[in-house]
Amino acid sequence: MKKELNVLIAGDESYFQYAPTFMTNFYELHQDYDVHFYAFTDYMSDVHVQNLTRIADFYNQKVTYIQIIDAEFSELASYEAGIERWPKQTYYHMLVAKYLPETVKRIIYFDLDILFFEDIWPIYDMDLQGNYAANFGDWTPPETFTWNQKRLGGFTNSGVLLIDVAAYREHQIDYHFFINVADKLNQEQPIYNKNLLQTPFHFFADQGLMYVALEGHYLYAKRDDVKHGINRIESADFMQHPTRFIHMVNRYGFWAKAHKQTFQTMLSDGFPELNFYYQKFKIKSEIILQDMATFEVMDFYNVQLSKLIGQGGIACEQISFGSTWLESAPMTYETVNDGTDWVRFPFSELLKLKAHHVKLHLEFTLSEDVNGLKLLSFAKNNIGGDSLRIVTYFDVKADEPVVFDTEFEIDLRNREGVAISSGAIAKAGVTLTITSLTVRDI
Ligand SMILES: [Mn+2]
Repeated sequence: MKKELNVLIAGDESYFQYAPTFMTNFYELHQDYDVHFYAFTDYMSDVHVQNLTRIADFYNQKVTYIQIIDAEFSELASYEAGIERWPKQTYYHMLVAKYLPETVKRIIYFDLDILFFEDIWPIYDMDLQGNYAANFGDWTPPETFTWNQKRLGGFTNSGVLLIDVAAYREHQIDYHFFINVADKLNQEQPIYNKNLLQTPFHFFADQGLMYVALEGHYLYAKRDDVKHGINRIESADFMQHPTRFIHMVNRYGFWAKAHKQTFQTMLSDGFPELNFYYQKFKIKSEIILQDMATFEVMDFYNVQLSKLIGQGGIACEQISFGSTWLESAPMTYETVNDGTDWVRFPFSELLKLKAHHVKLHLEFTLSEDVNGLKLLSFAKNNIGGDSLRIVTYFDVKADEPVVFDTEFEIDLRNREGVAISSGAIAKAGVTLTITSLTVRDI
């Protein structure tokens, strides 16, 4: 009989768009197991239910969609806990005792921004030593965790959790258990940490709540074969190391967010090894979902890539601090609210290495009249944020093509790329269509 692997995924409706690639990657590496996926969410569209089912069917595996009632963790909205960044669905892994069938004794929870390279059985099967749950990292945390550090959810990451579901049931670790702990924390001294939240708070996200709630029963397992985040040097040899998975948590290295990478970023990505590896499973999942024949696969690939021919030196990526822009088609972006947010076009790693003086060519249209549309250059500043410089302003007429050429020196203050800001648009429903964008070393 095959060994059984129970995997929990959770999120809101839009997060599940990343599930088909994630599942394909996981199933491919675990064909010798009976893999059962459980998807926790308060709402999943028919399309996503169908897509997840189709991937599971293809691999002769199981996926069960479990609807979480809306009220669970809704009251978190009244807590200062970073709920805007970490919405209530982030807490759904705490509900395993109530929602999973009795037959499930153990489960491993994964965020969907994880790439698998090896069989995870040695992690799944590890001895929990009487703990109710475990989290993983490849570094050694300091011996003593202070109370505040625990509440901040420091040291490691809840993107991967091994959960003893039977123990959760036995000790009634359920919604009421966690919310009682949250209430109790709210009577403690608040924490001030401006990096996380502007206002004082009592615990931060599910990660902070887990540490305090399961104190003494929450194992940190140090392992060299897992990674949360990755840097340039590590990625060069990640294939040689027995890395079982990488959780893409780099906050500013957004091009390393594997699940958000596109065909565009393949051309000039900072982590091509990871991106190519990811796209392999993405294509495979599309083949399964769309039932594509070989030649159609080539078309799928070519349509995406051919739009980019000539856009050398540029990777296109949306970054959503305010989530104002949505990519509605390749190189087409639409504002969905009146916020200020940029569409970023990062320079390729190669260009950054060799270029000193570059020539930028940009052609675009906007669906409405806008005065003062900003083109910016950006670079990382020394505290990990971004420094911006204005390249130019455009007064744009609706649907009239704008053609812009400039030359500039690449230095540390502009070397990451260029971006277009939605600041001057200040309304939803305006479409930006980039028809040409190139940066060349001259
Ligand atoms: Mn994550």
